[in-house]
Amino acid sequence: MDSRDRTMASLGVVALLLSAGLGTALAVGGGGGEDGEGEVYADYSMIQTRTLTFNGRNGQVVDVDVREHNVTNLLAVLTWVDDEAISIIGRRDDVLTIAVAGPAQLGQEQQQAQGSAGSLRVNFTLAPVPSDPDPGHLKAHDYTNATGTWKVTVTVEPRGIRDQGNDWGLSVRYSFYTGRVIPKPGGA
Ligand SMILES: [Ca+2]
Repeated sequence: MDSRDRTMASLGVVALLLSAGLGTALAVGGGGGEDGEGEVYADYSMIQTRTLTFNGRNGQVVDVDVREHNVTNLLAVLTWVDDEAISIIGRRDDVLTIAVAGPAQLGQEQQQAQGSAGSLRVNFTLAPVPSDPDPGHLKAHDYTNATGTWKVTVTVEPRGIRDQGNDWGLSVRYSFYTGRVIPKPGGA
C-alpha cells in the first residue's frame, strides 16, 4: 500500500488585528440624557385648524374634502346678504337652509339650520382629544370617521318679488389633532 501523504496543507493564517483592545467605546448617549431609560409618551397637544371657503348662488351641494385624521370639531357657517331691492310694500327675505352630512362612516345624523337673517351655523362635535400617554395606543387613537367628503346642501327659497334667488358664502372650519411620541419631559 503506497500511502502518499503529500498533502501539504499550507494554511494562510490571516490575522485580523482587531482594535478592540483600544476599548474606546463611542458612547453616544441613548438620547435620554440624564434620563437613563429614555422614556417616551404619547402627546396629542398639537391641534391645528383649517378653514375652507366657498361661494355659490341658489341651491347647490358643495363637496368639502377633509383629508386629515382626528377631526375634533367641524363648523359650517352660511352667510348671505339678501339681494332683494327694497320696495314700498316691504321686503320679504329669502329663506336659506344649510344641511351638513359627514362621510358615510361618520355615524352621525346630518344636521341642518334654516333662517332668513343672513347667517346660519351647523356644528359637529367629533373625536375628543385623547389624554392617554401610552405610546402603544397611538394607533387606537387614530380617528378616521370624519375623514372624507362632507356634503353641504344649500337651499335658497326666494321670497321677494321677482327675486331670482340669492348669492351666499360658506365657510367650513375644522380642527384636528396629531398624535406623536415624544420624550417624557421633566425626567424628575
Ligand atoms: Ca334674493
